[in-house]
Amino acid sequence: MTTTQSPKTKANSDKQTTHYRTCNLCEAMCGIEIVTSGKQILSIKGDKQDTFSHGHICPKATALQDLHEDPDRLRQPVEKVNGEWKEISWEAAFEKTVTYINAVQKKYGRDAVGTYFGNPNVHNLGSMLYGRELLHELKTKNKFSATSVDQLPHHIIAHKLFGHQLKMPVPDIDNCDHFLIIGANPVASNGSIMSVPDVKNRLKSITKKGGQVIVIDPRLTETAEIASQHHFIKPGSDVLLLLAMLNTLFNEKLAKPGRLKEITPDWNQLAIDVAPYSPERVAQHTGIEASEIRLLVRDFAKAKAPVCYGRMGASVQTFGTLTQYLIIAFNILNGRLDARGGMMFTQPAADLISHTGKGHLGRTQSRVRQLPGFSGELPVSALAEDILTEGEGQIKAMVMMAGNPVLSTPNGQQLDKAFQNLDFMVSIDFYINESNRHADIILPPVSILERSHYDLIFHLLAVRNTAKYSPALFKAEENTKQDWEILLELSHKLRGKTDLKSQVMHKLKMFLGPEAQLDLMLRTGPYGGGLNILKGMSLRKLKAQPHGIDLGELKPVLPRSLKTKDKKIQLNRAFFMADLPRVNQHFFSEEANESARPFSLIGRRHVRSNNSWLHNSKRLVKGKNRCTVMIHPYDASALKIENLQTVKVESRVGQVELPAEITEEVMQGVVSIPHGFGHNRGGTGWKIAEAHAGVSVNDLTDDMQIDALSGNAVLNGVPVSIQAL
Ligand SMILES: Nc1nc2c(c(=O)[nH]1)N[C@H]1C(S)=C(S)[C@@H](COP(=O)(O)OP(=O)(O)OC[C@H]3O[C@@H](n4cnc5c(=O)[nH]c(N)nc54)[C@H](O)[C@@H]3O)O[C@H]1N2
Ligand SMILES: Nc1nc2c(c(=O)[nH]1)N[C@H]1C(S)=C(S)[C@@H](COP(=O)(O)OP(=O)(O)OC[C@H]3O[C@@H](n4cnc5c(=O)[nH]c(N)nc54)[C@H](O)[C@@H]3O)O[C@H]1N2
Ligand code: SF4
Ligand SMILES: [Mo]
Repeated sequence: MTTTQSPKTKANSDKQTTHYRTCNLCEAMCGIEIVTSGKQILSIKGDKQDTFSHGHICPKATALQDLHEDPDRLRQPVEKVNGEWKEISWEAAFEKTVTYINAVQKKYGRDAVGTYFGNPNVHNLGSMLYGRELLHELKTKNKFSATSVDQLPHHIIAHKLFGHQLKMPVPDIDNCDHFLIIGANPVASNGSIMSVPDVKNRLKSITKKGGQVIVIDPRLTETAEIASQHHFIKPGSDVLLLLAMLNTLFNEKLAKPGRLKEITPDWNQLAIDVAPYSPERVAQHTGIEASEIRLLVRDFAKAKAPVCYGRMGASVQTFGTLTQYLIIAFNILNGRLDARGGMMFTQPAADLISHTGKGHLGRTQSRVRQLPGFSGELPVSALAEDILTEGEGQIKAMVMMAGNPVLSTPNGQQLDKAFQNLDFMVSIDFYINESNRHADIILPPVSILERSHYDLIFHLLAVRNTAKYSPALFKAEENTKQDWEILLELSHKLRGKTDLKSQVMHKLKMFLGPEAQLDLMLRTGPYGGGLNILKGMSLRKLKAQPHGIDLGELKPVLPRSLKTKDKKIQLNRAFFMADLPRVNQHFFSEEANESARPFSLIGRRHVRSNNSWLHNSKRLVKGKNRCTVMIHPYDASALKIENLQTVKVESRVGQVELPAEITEEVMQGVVSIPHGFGHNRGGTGWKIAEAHAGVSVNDLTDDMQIDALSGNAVLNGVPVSIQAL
């Protein structure tokens, strides 16, 4: 086997070859050094010369070898015949897929085909560039993705305030002296909407320099452990905390938006919206004392370079969109947006923003519950009911790509059932997981190491402007296909045009591949040579720098780079504050506090997991069982639960049984279960994962619990009861 060698690749006498690339498993974009001998991987280490990560990696990087060598990974298309998987040729697989999809759409209409694109698509250059092509060809309104169990609120805020769905600010972690973190655990997750390798040391260096890291979280997390302060908060109550923080800011005359004043009309109107929410009024509901809330605000206002950042825990809850909006507003009112050490915007070399639409909200609705669509996608909490409810527009077939919604979206058991009812499912994935085990055909792409990589999304969301291209490390095996080749083939065949022009266009696209598009984006981007295409940033330039190119710190870019018509930040108060009556109803009405399910369920990430799909790596699942329900000692003793005893956790939609882990890490009244487990349904291709099955927390989360402004799922703060068995 030949290996693609970048210019700086060294080869020594043992025919060992050293390759440099970016780990694409999470958002941190760590540079890795992989030594190979022929087809053999000898080692995977951090690349000390990487301009962004400087040698840092986490244990998941070595799992790239396990993924590549995994005998359970599919290498050829398979078809299910009488319940058994049989390998078939690519030609037959495409042919059958297109025939079935056409038949379903002909019989029931375009919308009868649903799609689900999972998280790994955004870590994949080919899918990023060509996924849209397939969606366009299917012409269905029933498009779903992992966005609506994740960052949907951030897109809506970016779209409404800054004029483009991808214009999302990131905390300038290296230049801040006061980092207020709400509902994120970057030490385990390695950061999200904040690509930041080695976050632990970066956080530590804030406190070493005399600054503060403050964590607001219902669990004393790995991040809280190294913080200067940690405050427990009752799950789902962040909206009240933020309202009271803004209230304090205005009441104590601490608001000082500075130069943002001119570009944020309406900023002082927020005072009216937050007036009813004094720290005293929200204290009991949040579990944070009024005096502490005031101190949080005063300390923030006093700091030189403070920043407030919130993620999953704050985004994916009942008032997730309003909460994230208030976090941005809090930064604006403190003059901390687009300011050094505050929330800043990147200037990526390949500027995805200028190649995508601004976004639109509410143009489409889901069929049964009329949940709002965003940018042509519907909230995934509506997927099961749109398959199961009979009638006009019912989803009868699914096209799935790199996702596992049975484990990753609310009420997974219902979706599992719904998938059984389909007439047809095709999946583009290299594993048979809990979702695509219901497929008729699976089209597997090559392994991660057999394809090139460039992070179109994560350079856009990184704490520094950098750019790096990774060539394919191994040449792909004969008769295999990349994700983008599968997408283009399928789109072409669905288009069904056989005229010369269509054939030539298709051949040309296949010939050029993602590299040509990437090169064009780089050359026409902010570091490109403009009209002189031989100068400036290009793919060739990146190929010559296998450790990446550093393009400098984040710099202020407003108002110039705003995508709003008038170059102003549009607070859109009417849209966001429309949620306040619901907030009042939820927390302050008479019936608000009664519940037969007294515990509040939250999630948990572990550095050796990645959503649902790294449990088939022996080295990542070894050690003690991580799929436990954490419960506070007082709650455990009141319920007579012993450590590691099996307990039953029950919600409105389902129940699971798993071992209890008694720990003061979680707040009283809160229980925590990690997501991505539940490999106990049978029929997957994952032998190791099935042996470390655990249970799925999303058999408890509720598809009917929704963040009303966005349609995003509610995965944190789910009411449950718990009982010793
Ligand atoms: N309760 C709870 N649920 C959650 C969360 C939570 O915090 N709590 N987190 C949510 C979040 S943030 C997310 S992003 C979702 C993730 O949810 P999903 O995106 O639905 O699930 P993943 O586990 O990421 O799906 C991985 C699948 O993609 C395949 N895959 C990996 N790489 C590739 C590739 O390059 N090409 C192809 N074709 N396939 C590939 C894998 O084999 C695997 O089958 O889960 C969500 N679910
Ligand atoms: N190791 C690992 N890394 C990952 C992933 C993974 O699965 N494993 N997934 C990747 C993906 S897809 C994403 S989106 C990112 C997510 O990255 P993060 O946003 O950092 O995600 P979490 O680790 O889930 O952190 C959410 C925190 O919110 C807390 N929380 C829960 N409910 C509430 C609440 O109501 N209020 C507050 N204030 N806090 C709450 C939880 O206790 C948890 O500590 O991680 C990415 N990186
Ligand atoms: S932190 Fe993320 S990018 Fe870095 S090695 Fe781990 S999984 Fe890969
Ligand atoms: Mo995610």
